[in-house]
Amino acid sequence: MNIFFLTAFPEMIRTYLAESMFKKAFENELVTYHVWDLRDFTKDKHRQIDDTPFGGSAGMVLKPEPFFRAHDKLKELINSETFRVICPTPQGKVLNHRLALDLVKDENLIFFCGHYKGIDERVMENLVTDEISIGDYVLTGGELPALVIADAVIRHIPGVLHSYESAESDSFADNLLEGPIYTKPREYRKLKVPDVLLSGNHAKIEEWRYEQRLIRTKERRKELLKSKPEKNDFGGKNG
Ligand code: 6GU
Repeated sequence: MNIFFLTAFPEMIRTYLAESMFKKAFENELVTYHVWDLRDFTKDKHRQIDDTPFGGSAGMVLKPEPFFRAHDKLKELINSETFRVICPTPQGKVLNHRLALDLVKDENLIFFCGHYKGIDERVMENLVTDEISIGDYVLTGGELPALVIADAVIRHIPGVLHSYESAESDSFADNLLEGPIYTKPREYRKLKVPDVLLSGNHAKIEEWRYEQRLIRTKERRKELLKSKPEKNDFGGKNG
């Protein structure tokens, strides 16, 4: 998978890609990253990417030209006229497990990151194919949401996680929240790990874990128990 970020703040993106799972996925040649600075697609001396809104109102709007030029370059690179372009925006459909699994099917993931008041609507109408929100609150820019979406997607590429099983047994793969987990020491400040986990009885442990997931889901996210599980498309443990 190739992931492109078009942004006015490339360092926000680069910093994050250089760590942890994003870094490992790149090192293992499972993804490539292309962080493009919106200003590199301007043609004026001041490299201006935003301007005041027509009709008046507070704030600045990202100009259309840099996005269209970047899109032209993507067409050449990808060698296709049809590719999905994601714009993170609170106006979009809300990201969930199913959408992440839908996005992982694509060979290219392209993010147009907005900032300030937003992006000129001609970009949204003609270039953007998917407007995606990460929840009902407002952030100041699309960089963090783009990284959130990319993270939710690439962990479903076989090989990115240590064992694909760990993505399959996630909360939301089967509409149950994760249960509690513990590590050493067995006792800390008089706080004990549940006996069953130390019992060595694997059937009993699995039963307990499932029970805990049910209890937690009922307590915290009752509505999940009613909705359909969002099954993935890999059809098995390792694809
Ligand atoms: Cl995708 N963008 C911004 N700016 N704010 C958000 C969001 C996205 N999702 C929730 N809030």
